Amino acid sequence: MSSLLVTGGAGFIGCNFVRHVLDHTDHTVTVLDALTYAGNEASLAGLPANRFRLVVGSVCDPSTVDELVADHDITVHFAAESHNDNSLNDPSPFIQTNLVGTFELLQAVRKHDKRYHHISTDEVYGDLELDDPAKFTENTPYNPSSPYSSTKAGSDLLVRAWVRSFGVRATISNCSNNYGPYQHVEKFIPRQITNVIDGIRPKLYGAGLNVRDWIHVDDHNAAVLRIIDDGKLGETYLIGADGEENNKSVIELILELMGQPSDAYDHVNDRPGHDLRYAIDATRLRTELGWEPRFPDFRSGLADTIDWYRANEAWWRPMKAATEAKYAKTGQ
Ligand code: NAD
Ligand code: TDX
Repeated sequence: MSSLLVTGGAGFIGCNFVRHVLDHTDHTVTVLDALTYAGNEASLAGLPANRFRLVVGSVCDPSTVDELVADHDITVHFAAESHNDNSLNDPSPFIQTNLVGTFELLQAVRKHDKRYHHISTDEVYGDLELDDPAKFTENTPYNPSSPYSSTKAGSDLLVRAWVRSFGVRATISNCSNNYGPYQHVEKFIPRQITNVIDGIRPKLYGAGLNVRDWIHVDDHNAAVLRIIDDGKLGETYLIGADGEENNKSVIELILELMGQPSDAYDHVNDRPGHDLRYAIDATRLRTELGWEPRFPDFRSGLADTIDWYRANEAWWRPMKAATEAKYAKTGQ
């Protein structure tokens, strides 16, 4: 049994991670979350008070970070500004949270000699051509495209430097696009599902041929636990479940699963600098740590996710209008 400090635990992947940990281990969990527009206390409702608590605060606040890191065995760092479109409109909070926040955590784990796991993204590797048979591996050079992905890349490099220079006991994971319950309605899949529920036509950026490598959030989180338990210190693991789909086919599938004509969507302005394709080769994770995805069937995972948004309108409704108003400003 260990005590875990989970930053960003009121966000999409973090809240699913907390539930996963409480369900599958006997660890205790403290969440440190600033409850930004993306954090939601409701995502942590009903968790057992004897094993879980929420501290509202920022990873950029050195004294809060120092105190909490000192008090826990392992820090798992999910907190970030996570949305590419927001990073194009205002990069400033991305610099603060993703770079400065990671720096503060690294200083604390170094000082208190604590185990640290860093959550990152495949977007640090840039993008691939549509017809390229290659996928990203742990050896692919970093080549990020957006303010979001460049700050995530920078945060990964800080971790590597703190490992090498100061002997920090850290691992890094870079995962592909997650889907599942509790994802903010600004993101592609929940935006389209909640649009259809609201009678709004789904919005496809540009021609929609861009490919994302979808993984169910529980498969991501199970992999993170495997890495925390048995990952080699100082190493990076890529997490992906061979779920490549282009955006157009995802929108058509959502429409089909929701009983709508598959062409009932709009093309809207493309994202500037829009990455073409992401694809993960997770051989290392599978062979060294024995991880396998438990939810590799995208169609049934998507159907379950649609059911979740239908059943949990009270969770997403408060964010919907403000999110669409933000998109309206950029014609998206
Ligand atoms: P999210 O935006 O849903 O959640 C982020 C959480 O961090 C929110 O609860 C927010 O309140 C919190 N937060 C933001 N700034 C903070 C600060 N300064 N201090 C403390 N808390 C703060 O994001 P997500 O999709 O759950 O992503 C979580 C992590 O996983 C991120 O590091 C992201 O880069 C990474 N990741 C995401 C995906 C994906 O598909 N969503 C894929 C790979 C990696
Ligand atoms: O309305 C939309 N229409 C559309 O076509 C939205 C919101 C998005 N898109 C496209 C853009 C992308 O090609 O769908 C794809 C997915 O978009 P996002 O959900 O914004 O995800 P992406 O930019 O791929 O980044 C996600 O995966 C990697 C997460 O948001 C990141 O945090 C993670 O690092």
